[in-house]
Amino acid sequence: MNTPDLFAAPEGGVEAIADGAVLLRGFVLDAATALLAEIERVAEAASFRHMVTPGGYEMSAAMTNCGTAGWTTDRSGYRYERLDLKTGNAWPPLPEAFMDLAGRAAADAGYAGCTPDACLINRYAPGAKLSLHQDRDEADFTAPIVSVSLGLPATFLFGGPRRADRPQRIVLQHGDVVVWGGPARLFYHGVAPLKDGVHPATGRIRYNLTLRKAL
Ligand code: MD6
Ligand code: FE
Repeated sequence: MNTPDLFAAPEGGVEAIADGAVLLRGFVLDAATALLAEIERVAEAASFRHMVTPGGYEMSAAMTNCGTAGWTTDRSGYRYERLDLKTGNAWPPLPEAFMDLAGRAAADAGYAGCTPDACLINRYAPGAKLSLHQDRDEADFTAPIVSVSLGLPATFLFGGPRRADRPQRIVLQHGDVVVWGGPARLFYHGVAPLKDGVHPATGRIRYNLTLRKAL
């Protein structure tokens, strides 16, 4: 007998969550320690901060960026900025390990030749959340977004093209990657308030990396 199919994809392989969006369970488990070290290095140069929405609300997730441009919000709007307005410096470069995983994940999901130029890093403490939104500040919607979850699990809310579409609830675990593009690229999504807990790799924290083609 040949090897049973059960063993073909030890981490569960590729799960379609919508036309254009794919969940790769455990895709970065091997690289998680290295990725966390890179997050720490980025944060030494560009520290996590709670940005303010155009409406004046402080976001509950803390954020920083690396790459050519960084996603930014303040009273004047949502946008990408080449400089970290907190330091006046360029954002730290995209680590090789981020580029590598984005290329491999996108290829597995059917988006070949994906070259991100920006990575938003979100840090969630217990209770932090992200309201339903679209990612539409990027110049080019033909490129997918690669999203990496590290640390505590979170419930990802994955809706549809209209804000009122009832979202699916998908629990994202340490090491999971979602690749998101094509017909789903502008779908509404968010993150439910983080449940308290302790993860061996991060303690009481969840990190999320979203690699994008911003410019
Ligand atoms: C998060 N992620 O998981 C927030 N956006 O913490 C996002 O907002 C997101 O995961 C676009 C594509 C994938 C994502
Ligand atoms: Fe998003």
